[in-house]
Amino acid sequence: MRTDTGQVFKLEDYRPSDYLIPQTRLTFRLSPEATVVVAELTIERRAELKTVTPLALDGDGLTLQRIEVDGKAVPLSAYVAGPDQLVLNAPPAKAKFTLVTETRIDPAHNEALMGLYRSSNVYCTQCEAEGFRRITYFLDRPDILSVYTVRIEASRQEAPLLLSNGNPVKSGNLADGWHYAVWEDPHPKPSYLFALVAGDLGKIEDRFVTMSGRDVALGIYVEHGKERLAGYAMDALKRSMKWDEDLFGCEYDLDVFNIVAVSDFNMGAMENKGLNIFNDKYVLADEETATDADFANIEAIIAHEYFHNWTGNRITCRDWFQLCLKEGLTVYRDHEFSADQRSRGVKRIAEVRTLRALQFPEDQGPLAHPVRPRRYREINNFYTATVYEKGSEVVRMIRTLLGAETFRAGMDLYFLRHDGQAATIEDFVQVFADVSGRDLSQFALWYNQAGTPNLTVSSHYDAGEKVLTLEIEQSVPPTPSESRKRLMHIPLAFGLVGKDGKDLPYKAADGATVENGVIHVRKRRHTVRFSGVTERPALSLNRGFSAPVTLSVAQKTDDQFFLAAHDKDAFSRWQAVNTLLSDALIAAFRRQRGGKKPDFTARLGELAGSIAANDDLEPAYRALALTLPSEADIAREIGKDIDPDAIFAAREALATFVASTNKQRFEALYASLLDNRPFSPDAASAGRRALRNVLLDYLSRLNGGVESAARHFKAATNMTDLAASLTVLAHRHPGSPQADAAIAAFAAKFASDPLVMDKWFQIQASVPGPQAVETVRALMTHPAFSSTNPNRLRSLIGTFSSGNQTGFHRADGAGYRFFAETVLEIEKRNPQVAARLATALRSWRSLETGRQAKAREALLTMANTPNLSADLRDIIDRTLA
Ligand code: B3K
Ligand code: ZN
Repeated sequence: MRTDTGQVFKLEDYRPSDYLIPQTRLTFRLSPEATVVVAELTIERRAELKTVTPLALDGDGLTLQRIEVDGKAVPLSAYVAGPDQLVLNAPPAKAKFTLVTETRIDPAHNEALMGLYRSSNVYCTQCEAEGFRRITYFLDRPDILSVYTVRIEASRQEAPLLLSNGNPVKSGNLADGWHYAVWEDPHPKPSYLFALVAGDLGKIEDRFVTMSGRDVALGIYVEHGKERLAGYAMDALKRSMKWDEDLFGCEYDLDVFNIVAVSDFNMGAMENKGLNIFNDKYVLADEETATDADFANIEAIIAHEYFHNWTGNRITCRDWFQLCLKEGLTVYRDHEFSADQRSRGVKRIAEVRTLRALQFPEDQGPLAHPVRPRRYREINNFYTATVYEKGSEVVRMIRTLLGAETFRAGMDLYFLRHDGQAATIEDFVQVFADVSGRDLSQFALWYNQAGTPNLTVSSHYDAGEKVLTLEIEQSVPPTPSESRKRLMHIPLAFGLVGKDGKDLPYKAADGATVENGVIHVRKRRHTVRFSGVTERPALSLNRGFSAPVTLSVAQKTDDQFFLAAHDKDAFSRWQAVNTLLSDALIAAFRRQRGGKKPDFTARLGELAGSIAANDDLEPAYRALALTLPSEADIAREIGKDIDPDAIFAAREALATFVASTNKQRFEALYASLLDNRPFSPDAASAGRRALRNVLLDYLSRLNGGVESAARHFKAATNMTDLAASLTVLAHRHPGSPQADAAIAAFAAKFASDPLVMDKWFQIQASVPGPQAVETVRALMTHPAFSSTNPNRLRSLIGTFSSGNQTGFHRADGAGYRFFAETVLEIEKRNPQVAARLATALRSWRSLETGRQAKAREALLTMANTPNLSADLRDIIDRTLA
């Protein structure tokens, strides 16, 4: 583990390296505690350099065993080798030479899970962002592209399977029961895409023939006995390969494509060239162990990593500031893929919910940063919702501005112009400027300026003139180190909805501001005039969530109700419902704090009932519309002086109100949704299950609710229904005999399946109320828990701190104290996971003063701990700043 050096990396300091490494030949002699790595690097001095400069290679915790230049040992005086660097003071003056180094590493004791490590006796690697330097000395930066040949030697018994990037070229036996395999990757790649896997694993195989006829052997490797759980992932992979050819003209470029599932992994998955490594959570699934959400995630992440082959691998990033170049774009691509495979409207609503839940609080708090940051201390802390999700929204806005065809032309030009390069955001924006002839300089601020813009909109309708006037004003709130903001170019899609529910025709006075149903907001204030508007319309704004902004619209409640029933845009219709629910919850919260009982309008209860029963709407949509804004959503809307207990009470009151208003309707619908057909993970079937489970949650609040949830649990034939009913029992009826029995039955049935036990941990860690701290503390001693496995930590500690508002934010601060103590324990082994968990405290300043003081104490406890890792130090310092 590297402790913090306080070094800050700045975008403006970027300089190309003096040296290149066109060829890399690696030999690994694998042994759990003493793996030998021999690296033979062809080093080239940049042609334009006149003088010879020292060559400094990155390392991280390395010990040098041997060093040679052009076949000759290097004298001690000619180099300095430390754990973090190898410097050749005076490398050969010639243009090209060969450097050989030998290092020895200890995969078995690598608990940070970066570099080469062991997961359940399988050797595997994770090199992004800076893990390669934990394997060998290298120019470990993404603009150094190298062609790799990798020879792996291991005991055949310990590791019958030897994999690396590219194509397999040779394998054979060695003395003493050892064997070897050689892999060659012809595509030059940065070191962060290097991968190696060795061990004893099961496999499923398939083939894919690409559009130009290349026959690709596909393999998914999993723990023996779990092969049948990888079928869905394989199917998703083949669909992804076809989709990328059809939609983007991107064809696969090697003879093999392998995926390996491992159980100890810091994040979701990794796009190493030709050898993706996955958290097994995103590969393994069947109906008994995976929920519909798991299936959807597997499909999306398999696609995401595969799509990186072009957006990330063939065209990579010049430096880590450009991370969104590959991540934002690839998220955009996986979103589009899922939208095509499932329901586009439902998918869009889910995306926006995620963006608001994860990215908005980041943008509104102390960790705010632009989609392309300009500074970092620890790059691993910048794999954020801003870089990924907002980065994807920026790409989506480019398509909205240019139209689908010109957008595709821009992507084609991007692939043509930059294939084989390490590119920048400027390169990316330029291709779209070139194909469209538009000036995108103001738009590019989306990459460079942090903060969620706000649009305030008011309207006036002149019935005599048939003119509608909109007054639109934009503002961007200040964020850390950016107090003054520039004006953004915001594409605001809209519709003017008439009494019959259809969009009204209009004429816009200014064609440059209004174009194809989109208002281009560029100035601080816009007055937009529409003539020929035959009646006063309801305003449908930010359709499809065309821009990641917050909206304050002066709109009559009647219009909101109207849009909630009639807007033709699925997202905006959902948004209208959500706004009504959110407004009601905020009003109830305020009454709660003022010691008054909430009072909800009958109309709101009626709206929920009519949505539930509307067979013209997809069940998945109805499930989303009926899901109340989360406690965190409400807290974010309120913004300050947050009391999570009052929010919880308001939300419970609304849920009970909706349930009792619609008891008969919900019961009848719940009964009619029971599906006796064989299980299918498709979107339509999943939608019906989702709706039925939302109804169960409502009904569980009424008389007889605990019995119906217990029946649902007993009758469940798939994990979606089982986990949903266990959640209802544990959350709505904690301590009831039915809840206790279900918790015990679940654990008895799935004790030996860690991924399913993660759900069991999650469900219990999120039971609302002050007892959660003790529950979580006790669960940490459960035999299924492991403090070294990231999935277990996220399920228990992550769910508690990010998914349990009343438990974590317990008024006496016990939640924060337990959290600080636990994060400090975790960071000794795995700084990356600890730092990620620690972001749960980022919104501490929006709490009411008592909790704020206690959260601050916990942050200070962490800040005052000596020798913190760079990862945790960076998060804590910025959170407190
Ligand atoms: N590129 C990886 C993320 C690596 C995270 C390093 N801390 C997965 C992905 O986004 O596809
Ligand atoms: Zn990615």
